[in-house]
Amino acid sequence: MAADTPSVDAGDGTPVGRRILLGLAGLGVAGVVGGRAVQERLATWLAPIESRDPTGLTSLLPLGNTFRFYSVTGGVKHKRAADYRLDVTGLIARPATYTLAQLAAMPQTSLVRDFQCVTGWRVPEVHWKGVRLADILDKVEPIAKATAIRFRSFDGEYTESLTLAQARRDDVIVALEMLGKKVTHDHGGPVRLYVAPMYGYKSIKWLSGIELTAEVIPGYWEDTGDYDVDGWIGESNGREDEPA
Ligand SMILES: Nc1nc2c(c(=O)[nH]1)N[C@H]1C(S)=C(S)[C@@H](COP(=O)(O)O)O[C@H]1N2
Ligand SMILES: [Mo]
Repeated sequence: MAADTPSVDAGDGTPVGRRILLGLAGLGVAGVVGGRAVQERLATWLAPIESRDPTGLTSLLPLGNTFRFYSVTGGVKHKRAADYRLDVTGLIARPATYTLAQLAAMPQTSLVRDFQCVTGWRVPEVHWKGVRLADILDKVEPIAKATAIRFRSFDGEYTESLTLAQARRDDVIVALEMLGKKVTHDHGGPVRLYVAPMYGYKSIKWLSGIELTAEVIPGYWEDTGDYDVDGWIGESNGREDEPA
């Protein structure tokens, strides 16, 4: 089973009934579900179930090209816009903390790209907007020893990594908008990373920290050996997807 299929979590302790899941799978097999609107409604309705689905059965449903909501933790506390902070630390000359207002005041870059999860689902032409990570790096001035970045999430668990060269690409942004509107809480708002050329696991949600490091420190799914550290779409993880 795919490694990022969320598992039952102590979180709120509500296990998903096997009968519900089998019932839902039956619905799909019977072909009752159809149409984009219906699929989207079903996807939204299933999100809380899917996030606790130990069997991965919900991934068999005909949800179409819609986002799934992922979190390796049971629940993430909402962060109000006014309380949001992004700390930039580590091997840099000018450590900095950004508020949401400060990020919003920086030059914004828009991207329209497919979003591809390493487990197979892909959402076409997602609209993104945010600050180029390269612009933030220019401001904090990495010192010579810095070669990589460790990203942290205010979910308290998830981490990710990029090399400095990857981080400086034009299509890597600290995203304030996704799907044409402010990043919602479930999608990692108020601020998440978006690494366009790589699988979804690199796009850490609820971004809270950017730390410049001397070497790559493998992220949550990389440390477990589940996913490749370099997550290029179509050129990693043994997959052959079209680049996004
Ligand atoms: N903090 C955090 N970020 C995360 C994840 C997660 O579990 N926790 N899952 C990753 C994976 S595997 C994918 S495919 C995308 C999914 O983004 P979405 O939940 O907005 O659909 O988020 C990525 N970022
Ligand atoms: Mo993923």
